[in-house]
Amino acid sequence: MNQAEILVARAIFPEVLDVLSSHFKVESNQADEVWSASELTRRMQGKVGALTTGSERIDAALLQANPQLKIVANMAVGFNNFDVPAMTAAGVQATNTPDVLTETTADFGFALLMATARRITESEHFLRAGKWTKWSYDMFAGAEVHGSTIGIIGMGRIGQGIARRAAHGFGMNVIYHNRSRLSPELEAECKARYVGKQELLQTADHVMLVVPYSAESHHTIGAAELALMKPTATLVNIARGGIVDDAALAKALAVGQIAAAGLDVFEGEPQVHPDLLKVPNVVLTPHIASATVKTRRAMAQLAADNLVTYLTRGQALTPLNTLPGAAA
Ligand code: 8YV
Repeated sequence: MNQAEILVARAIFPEVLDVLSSHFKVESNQADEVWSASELTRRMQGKVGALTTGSERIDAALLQANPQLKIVANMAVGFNNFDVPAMTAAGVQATNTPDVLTETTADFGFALLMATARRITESEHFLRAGKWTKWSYDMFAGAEVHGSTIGIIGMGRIGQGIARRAAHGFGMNVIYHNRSRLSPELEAECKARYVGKQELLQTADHVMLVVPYSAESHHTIGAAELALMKPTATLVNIARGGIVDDAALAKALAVGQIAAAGLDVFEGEPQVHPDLLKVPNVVLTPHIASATVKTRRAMAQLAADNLVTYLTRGQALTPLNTLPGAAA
């Protein structure tokens, strides 16, 4: 029997690869090389499905060169690496991995907020450098988290997870800004109040970014927005690089326009703006918000399940687009 061929574009859990290999002929990138666009396009040749991990660009050029392609399953909830309209026009199913990473990512958002507000990494560097010789009343005195006001920009599933932790776990006052308001029931559950972006920036003690990346959300936080924030405020970005103007942020941190920032994502990552590396009041992590073993396995499994169900039964589990003529 001729087996359908698929491409797994980055290294994934071997046991998930085994599941895929029991259904398909698999070309996998277990060496975890970062392929160029032309290499990815070349490797796609002859493949009807592909598993990507959030950074491989699926655009019109790749689709045109690969008319045999039927589905690309992203192992990520964010899908700004997909040109979804082009995929729909080419009859290619797009899928992502929502839900399975929501709580883990919200946990990390909170961890990054705590590390930033309470200056955890900065103080650890100080200790490791052998500089801790005595107690001082203001040594690494940071910003209060419990009882303070958190402003969440982007109130999807992860934003709501942050809001619940903030309101129910830390007694915080939660305000949020989003393209659309939550239902009154969800607002009550999250104890969250909808405000305009300007009010949020001016009143929040901590600003948390959880908004998906798009042309409209590019530089949601730039010099003008940073100027609105309190000088004591912290900014946390667990969304996507490009939501924040990193050069403007580095400047604001250097001059004390805001107190501190926690960043898990960067413009042009894995490159990090050199000025961010120079300022002490920023906590930097390498895009690991969803990185627990359990969650990353669940993400890989869901991406694989999307490939299996779509290619064997024509039904994706977590579709991002509806193709013309697809079963309702
Ligand atoms: C992924 C993420 O680790 O799900 C997302 O959107 O940003 C992360 O969980 C990353 O995209 C690689 O797949």
